Amino acid sequence: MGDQDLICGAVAVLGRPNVGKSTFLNSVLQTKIAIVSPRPQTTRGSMAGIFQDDEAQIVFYDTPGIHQPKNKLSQFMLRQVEEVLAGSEAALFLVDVREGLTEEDYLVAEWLQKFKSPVFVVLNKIDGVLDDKLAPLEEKIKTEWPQWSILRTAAISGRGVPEVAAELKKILPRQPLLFPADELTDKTMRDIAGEMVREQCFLQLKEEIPYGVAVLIDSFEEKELPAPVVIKATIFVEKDSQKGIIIGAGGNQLKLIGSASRVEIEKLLDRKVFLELWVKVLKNWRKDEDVLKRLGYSVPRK
Ligand SMILES: Nc1nc2c(ncn2[C@@H]2O[C@H](COP(=O)(O)OP(=O)(O)O)[C@@H](O)[C@H]2O)c(=O)[nH]1
Ligand SMILES: [Mg+2]
Repeated sequence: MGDQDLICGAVAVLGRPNVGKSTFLNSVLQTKIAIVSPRPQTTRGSMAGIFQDDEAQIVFYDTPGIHQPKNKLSQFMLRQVEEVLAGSEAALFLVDVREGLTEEDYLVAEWLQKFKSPVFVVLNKIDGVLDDKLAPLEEKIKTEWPQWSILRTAAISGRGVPEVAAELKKILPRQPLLFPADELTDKTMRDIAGEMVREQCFLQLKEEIPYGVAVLIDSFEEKELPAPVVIKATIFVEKDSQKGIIIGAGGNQLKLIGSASRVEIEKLLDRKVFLELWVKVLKNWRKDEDVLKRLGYSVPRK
Protein backbone atom coordinates (compact mmCIF):
# COMPACT_ATOMS: atom_id res chain seq x y z
CA MET A 1 0.00 0.00 0.00
CA GLY A 2 1.53 3.35 -1.02
CA ASP A 3 1.41 6.50 1.15
CA GLN A 4 -0.37 8.36 -1.62
CA ASP A 5 -3.15 5.81 -1.91
CA LEU A 6 -6.63 7.27 -1.70
CA ILE A 7 -9.61 5.86 0.13
CA CYS A 8 -10.97 3.54 -2.46
CA GLY A 9 -13.57 0.85 -2.79
CA ALA A 10 -16.49 -0.74 -4.56
CA VAL A 11 -19.96 -0.22 -3.12
CA ALA A 12 -23.03 -2.21 -4.20
CA VAL A 13 -26.27 -0.22 -4.47
CA LEU A 14 -29.07 -2.69 -3.74
CA GLY A 15 -32.80 -2.55 -3.21
CA ARG A 16 -36.12 -3.70 -4.54
CA PRO A 17 -37.26 -2.32 -7.90
CA ASN A 18 -38.13 1.40 -7.95
CA VAL A 19 -36.60 2.52 -4.62
CA GLY A 20 -34.32 5.00 -6.41
CA LYS A 21 -31.01 3.17 -6.95
CA SER A 22 -30.35 4.65 -10.40
CA THR A 23 -31.45 8.10 -9.21
CA PHE A 24 -28.97 7.78 -6.31
CA LEU A 25 -26.14 6.92 -8.72
CA ASN A 26 -26.87 9.94 -10.93
CA SER A 27 -27.15 12.15 -7.87
CA VAL A 28 -23.85 11.14 -6.25
CA LEU A 29 -22.05 11.64 -9.59
CA GLN A 30 -24.00 14.80 -10.42
CA THR A 31 -24.26 13.43 -13.97
CA LYS A 32 -26.98 11.40 -15.54
CA ILE A 33 -25.55 8.07 -16.66
CA ALA A 34 -28.09 5.60 -15.29
CA ILE A 35 -31.60 5.46 -16.71
CA VAL A 36 -34.56 6.15 -14.45
CA SER A 37 -38.29 5.63 -14.88
CA PRO A 38 -41.32 5.50 -12.60
CA ARG A 39 -41.65 1.77 -13.36
CA PRO A 40 -39.98 -1.20 -11.66
CA GLN A 41 -37.26 -3.22 -13.41
CA THR A 42 -36.05 -0.50 -15.75
CA THR A 43 -32.39 -1.28 -14.99
CA ARG A 44 -31.24 -4.62 -16.45
CA GLY A 45 -27.47 -4.79 -16.04
CA SER A 46 -25.12 -3.52 -13.37
CA MET A 47 -23.26 -0.28 -14.04
CA ALA A 48 -20.39 1.40 -12.21
CA GLY A 49 -20.64 5.09 -11.38
CA ILE A 50 -17.24 6.35 -10.29
CA PHE A 51 -17.25 9.08 -7.64
CA GLN A 52 -13.92 10.84 -7.33
CA ASP A 53 -12.65 13.71 -5.16
CA ASP A 54 -9.33 14.67 -3.51
CA GLU A 55 -9.72 12.05 -0.79
CA ALA A 56 -11.45 9.10 -2.34
CA GLN A 57 -12.57 7.09 -5.30
CA ILE A 58 -15.84 5.30 -4.59
CA VAL A 59 -17.12 2.97 -7.28
CA PHE A 60 -20.88 2.66 -6.87
CA TYR A 61 -22.52 -0.28 -8.63
CA ASP A 62 -26.09 0.33 -9.71
CA THR A 63 -27.90 -3.01 -9.89
CA PRO A 64 -31.23 -4.30 -11.19
CA GLY A 65 -33.83 -4.45 -8.42
CA ILE A 66 -34.04 -7.70 -6.48
CA HIS A 67 -37.31 -9.48 -7.32
CA GLN A 68 -38.71 -12.98 -7.83
CA PRO A 69 -37.33 -14.15 -11.19
CA LYS A 70 -39.88 -14.83 -13.95
CA ASN A 71 -37.83 -15.49 -17.11
CA LYS A 72 -34.27 -15.83 -18.38
CA LEU A 73 -33.87 -12.06 -18.50
CA SER A 74 -34.71 -11.83 -14.77
CA GLN A 75 -32.21 -14.60 -14.06
CA PHE A 76 -29.58 -12.51 -15.83
CA MET A 77 -30.58 -9.46 -13.78
CA LEU A 78 -30.25 -11.27 -10.44
CA ARG A 79 -26.97 -12.86 -11.46
CA GLN A 80 -25.67 -9.31 -11.96
CA VAL A 81 -26.58 -8.47 -8.37
CA GLU A 82 -24.71 -11.55 -7.08
CA GLU A 83 -21.58 -10.62 -9.02
CA VAL A 84 -21.63 -7.03 -7.79
CA LEU A 85 -21.98 -8.13 -4.14
CA ALA A 86 -19.10 -10.57 -4.48
CA GLY A 87 -16.81 -7.73 -5.58
CA SER A 88 -17.92 -5.00 -3.12
CA GLU A 89 -16.41 -3.68 0.11
CA ALA A 90 -19.69 -2.20 1.35
CA ALA A 91 -23.35 -2.18 0.37
CA LEU A 92 -26.13 0.39 0.37
CA PHE A 93 -29.57 -1.13 0.97
CA LEU A 94 -32.08 1.41 -0.31
CA VAL A 95 -35.57 1.49 1.17
CA ASP A 96 -38.48 3.67 0.04
CA VAL A 97 -39.69 5.42 3.20
CA ARG A 98 -43.07 6.13 1.66
CA GLU A 99 -43.74 2.39 1.47
CA GLY A 100 -42.00 1.27 4.68
CA LEU A 101 -40.59 -2.28 4.76
CA THR A 102 -42.26 -4.51 2.19
CA GLU A 103 -41.93 -8.23 1.50
CA GLU A 104 -39.53 -7.37 -1.30
CA ASP A 105 -37.29 -5.45 1.10
CA TYR A 106 -37.02 -8.58 3.23
CA LEU A 107 -35.97 -10.47 0.09
CA VAL A 108 -33.16 -7.92 -0.38
CA ALA A 109 -32.18 -8.25 3.29
CA GLU A 110 -31.95 -12.03 2.83
CA TRP A 111 -29.43 -11.52 0.03
CA LEU A 112 -27.45 -9.21 2.30
CA GLN A 113 -27.31 -11.67 5.22
CA LYS A 114 -24.58 -13.51 3.31
CA PHE A 115 -22.62 -10.28 2.79
CA LYS A 116 -19.94 -9.92 5.46
CA SER A 117 -18.85 -6.28 4.86
CA PRO A 118 -20.60 -3.12 6.17
CA VAL A 119 -24.19 -2.47 5.11
CA PHE A 120 -25.89 0.95 5.22
CA VAL A 121 -29.65 1.02 5.10
CA VAL A 122 -30.43 4.17 3.12
CA LEU A 123 -33.91 5.53 3.76
CA ASN A 124 -34.66 7.17 0.42
CA LYS A 125 -37.47 9.48 -0.74
CA ILE A 126 -37.53 11.36 2.59
CA ASP A 127 -38.97 14.29 0.64
CA GLY A 128 -42.20 12.28 0.56
CA VAL A 129 -42.79 11.89 4.32
CA LEU A 130 -42.79 13.88 7.53
CA ASP A 131 -39.89 13.39 9.95
CA ASP A 132 -42.07 11.88 12.68
CA LYS A 133 -42.89 8.95 10.38
CA LEU A 134 -39.20 8.14 9.97
CA ALA A 135 -38.47 7.40 13.63
CA PRO A 136 -40.71 4.28 13.88
CA LEU A 137 -39.27 2.94 10.60
CA GLU A 138 -35.73 3.45 11.93
CA GLU A 139 -36.67 1.64 15.15
CA LYS A 140 -37.99 -1.29 13.17
CA ILE A 141 -34.84 -1.49 11.06
CA LYS A 142 -32.65 -1.34 14.19
CA THR A 143 -34.58 -4.24 15.69
CA GLU A 144 -34.53 -6.35 12.51
CA TRP A 145 -30.90 -5.71 11.54
CA PRO A 146 -29.01 -4.21 14.51
CA GLN A 147 -25.64 -4.69 12.76
CA TRP A 148 -26.46 -2.25 9.93
CA SER A 149 -26.19 1.58 10.04
CA ILE A 150 -29.00 3.85 8.86
CA LEU A 151 -28.80 6.95 6.65
CA ARG A 152 -31.45 9.21 5.10
CA THR A 153 -31.60 10.63 1.56
CA ALA A 154 -33.80 12.24 -1.04
CA ALA A 155 -31.82 11.06 -4.08
CA ILE A 156 -34.06 13.07 -6.38
CA SER A 157 -32.89 16.40 -4.92
CA GLY A 158 -29.49 15.25 -3.64
CA ARG A 159 -30.37 15.77 0.02
CA GLY A 160 -28.28 13.49 2.26
CA VAL A 161 -26.31 12.09 -0.68
CA PRO A 162 -22.92 13.71 0.15
CA GLU A 163 -23.35 12.38 3.69
CA VAL A 164 -23.54 8.84 2.31
CA ALA A 165 -20.20 9.35 0.55
CA ALA A 166 -18.76 10.79 3.79
CA GLU A 167 -19.85 7.71 5.80
CA LEU A 168 -18.37 5.38 3.20
CA LYS A 169 -15.04 7.21 3.36
CA LYS A 170 -14.85 6.26 7.06
CA ILE A 171 -14.92 2.53 6.36
CA LEU A 172 -13.38 1.97 2.91
CA PRO A 173 -9.69 0.95 2.72
CA ARG A 174 -6.76 2.88 1.30
CA GLN A 175 -5.59 1.18 -1.87
CA PRO A 176 -4.56 1.95 -5.45
CA LEU A 177 -7.33 3.37 -7.63
CA LEU A 178 -9.72 0.84 -9.15
CA PHE A 179 -10.29 3.02 -12.24
CA PRO A 180 -8.36 5.87 -13.92
CA ALA A 181 -9.07 9.13 -12.03
CA ASP A 182 -11.10 10.81 -14.81
CA GLU A 183 -13.35 7.87 -15.62
CA LEU A 184 -17.07 8.24 -14.89
CA THR A 185 -18.34 4.73 -15.57
CA ASP A 186 -17.34 1.25 -16.71
CA LYS A 187 -19.78 1.44 -19.61
CA THR A 188 -19.02 2.91 -23.01
CA MET A 189 -20.89 5.99 -24.26
CA ARG A 190 -22.22 3.65 -26.93
CA ASP A 191 -23.83 1.41 -24.28
CA ILE A 192 -25.28 4.36 -22.40
CA ALA A 193 -26.71 5.83 -25.62
CA GLY A 194 -28.59 2.54 -26.13
CA GLU A 195 -29.84 2.71 -22.54
CA MET A 196 -31.15 6.23 -23.14
CA VAL A 197 -33.25 5.02 -26.05
CA ARG A 198 -34.58 2.23 -23.83
CA GLU A 199 -35.35 4.79 -21.10
CA GLN A 200 -37.55 6.76 -23.49
CA CYS A 201 -39.40 3.53 -24.36
CA PHE A 202 -40.10 3.14 -20.62
CA LEU A 203 -41.20 6.74 -20.29
CA GLN A 204 -43.33 6.93 -23.43
CA LEU A 205 -44.85 3.48 -23.99
CA LYS A 206 -47.68 2.01 -21.96
CA GLU A 207 -48.13 -1.15 -19.93
CA GLU A 208 -46.02 -4.20 -20.78
CA ILE A 209 -44.45 -2.97 -24.00
CA PRO A 210 -41.21 -1.48 -22.61
CA TYR A 211 -40.43 -4.74 -20.78
CA GLY A 212 -40.24 -6.46 -24.18
CA VAL A 213 -37.93 -3.81 -25.64
CA ALA A 214 -34.19 -4.21 -26.19
CA VAL A 215 -31.96 -1.70 -27.93
CA LEU A 216 -28.86 -2.47 -29.94
CA ILE A 217 -26.55 0.29 -31.19
CA ASP A 218 -25.65 -0.70 -34.75
CA SER A 219 -23.11 2.05 -35.27
CA PHE A 220 -21.69 5.01 -33.32
CA GLU A 221 -19.54 7.31 -35.42
CA GLU A 222 -17.65 10.26 -33.94
CA LYS A 223 -16.53 12.47 -36.77
CA GLU A 224 -14.45 15.61 -36.38
CA LEU A 225 -16.24 18.62 -34.87
CA PRO A 226 -18.52 20.35 -35.74
CA ALA A 227 -20.01 17.23 -37.38
CA PRO A 228 -22.55 15.50 -35.13
CA VAL A 229 -22.02 12.05 -33.66
CA VAL A 230 -23.99 9.72 -35.94
CA ILE A 231 -25.76 6.90 -34.07
CA LYS A 232 -27.84 4.14 -35.66
CA ALA A 233 -29.81 1.89 -33.36
CA THR A 234 -32.38 -0.89 -33.57
CA ILE A 235 -35.25 -1.25 -31.11
CA PHE A 236 -36.23 -4.91 -30.78
CA VAL A 237 -39.74 -5.89 -29.72
CA GLU A 238 -41.36 -9.28 -29.17
CA LYS A 239 -44.48 -9.00 -31.36
CA ASP A 240 -45.63 -7.45 -34.64
CA SER A 241 -48.37 -5.54 -32.82
CA GLN A 242 -45.74 -3.88 -30.59
CA LYS A 243 -43.75 -2.80 -33.62
CA GLY A 244 -46.82 -0.96 -34.91
CA ILE A 245 -47.32 0.77 -31.56
CA ILE A 246 -43.70 1.90 -31.29
CA ILE A 247 -43.69 3.31 -34.81
CA GLY A 248 -47.11 4.93 -34.33
CA ALA A 249 -49.36 6.63 -36.87
CA GLY A 250 -47.21 8.21 -39.56
CA GLY A 251 -44.10 7.25 -37.57
CA ASN A 252 -45.00 9.77 -34.90
CA GLN A 253 -44.29 7.68 -31.80
CA LEU A 254 -40.87 6.64 -33.07
CA LYS A 255 -40.08 10.28 -33.85
CA LEU A 256 -40.92 11.25 -30.26
CA ILE A 257 -38.77 8.46 -28.81
CA GLY A 258 -35.97 9.46 -31.17
CA SER A 259 -35.98 13.17 -30.44
CA ALA A 260 -36.21 12.76 -26.65
CA SER A 261 -33.39 10.17 -26.64
CA ARG A 262 -31.27 12.41 -28.85
CA VAL A 263 -31.62 15.31 -26.39
CA GLU A 264 -30.47 13.07 -23.50
CA ILE A 265 -27.52 11.67 -25.47
CA GLU A 266 -26.49 15.20 -26.52
CA LYS A 267 -26.41 16.22 -22.84
CA LEU A 268 -24.26 13.23 -21.98
CA LEU A 269 -21.78 13.71 -24.86
CA ASP A 270 -21.96 17.49 -24.75
CA ARG A 271 -22.22 17.70 -28.53
CA LYS A 272 -24.70 17.39 -31.39
CA VAL A 273 -26.05 13.96 -32.22
CA PHE A 274 -27.81 12.55 -35.25
CA LEU A 275 -29.86 9.53 -34.18
CA GLU A 276 -31.50 7.06 -36.55
CA LEU A 277 -33.83 4.40 -35.11
CA TRP A 278 -35.17 1.17 -36.62
CA VAL A 279 -37.72 -1.21 -35.13
CA LYS A 280 -37.51 -5.00 -35.57
CA VAL A 281 -39.46 -7.95 -34.22
CA LEU A 282 -37.49 -10.68 -32.43
CA LYS A 283 -40.12 -13.15 -31.22
CA ASN A 284 -39.87 -14.04 -27.49
CA TRP A 285 -36.31 -12.79 -27.14
CA ARG A 286 -36.61 -12.65 -23.36
CA LYS A 287 -36.81 -16.47 -23.25
CA ASP A 288 -34.13 -17.24 -25.80
CA GLU A 289 -30.61 -17.60 -24.42
CA ASP A 290 -28.87 -17.10 -27.76
CA VAL A 291 -30.78 -13.92 -28.51
CA LEU A 292 -30.22 -12.62 -24.96
CA LYS A 293 -26.51 -13.12 -25.50
CA ARG A 294 -26.63 -11.17 -28.77
CA LEU A 295 -28.32 -8.32 -26.93
CA GLY A 296 -25.71 -8.31 -24.19
CA TYR A 297 -27.75 -10.11 -21.53
CA SER A 298 -25.88 -13.39 -21.28
CA VAL A 299 -26.99 -15.88 -18.64
CA PRO A 300 -24.13 -18.18 -17.62
CA ARG A 301 -25.07 -21.86 -17.67
CA LYS A 302 -24.91 -23.43 -14.23
N1 LIG B 1 -39.95 11.70 -4.47
C1 LIG B 1 -38.84 11.03 -4.74
N2 LIG B 1 -38.80 10.22 -5.82
C2 LIG B 1 -37.66 9.55 -6.08
C3 LIG B 1 -36.50 9.69 -5.24
N3 LIG B 1 -35.53 8.89 -5.76
C4 LIG B 1 -36.06 8.30 -6.87
N4 LIG B 1 -37.33 8.69 -7.07
C5 LIG B 1 -38.25 8.29 -8.17
O1 LIG B 1 -38.53 6.90 -8.06
C6 LIG B 1 -38.67 6.29 -9.36
C7 LIG B 1 -37.74 5.12 -9.50
O2 LIG B 1 -36.39 5.58 -9.48
P1 LIG B 1 -35.19 4.71 -10.07
O3 LIG B 1 -33.95 5.43 -9.74
O4 LIG B 1 -35.44 4.32 -11.49
O5 LIG B 1 -35.33 3.41 -9.14
P2 LIG B 1 -34.54 2.02 -9.22
O6 LIG B 1 -35.47 1.06 -9.88
O7 LIG B 1 -34.29 1.63 -7.81
O8 LIG B 1 -33.29 2.26 -9.99
C8 LIG B 1 -38.39 7.41 -10.37
O9 LIG B 1 -39.64 7.93 -10.80
C9 LIG B 1 -37.61 8.44 -9.56
O10 LIG B 1 -37.77 9.76 -10.04
C10 LIG B 1 -36.58 10.59 -4.10
O11 LIG B 1 -35.64 10.78 -3.34
N5 LIG B 1 -37.77 11.21 -3.91
MG1 LIG C 1 -32.61 1.37 -11.71
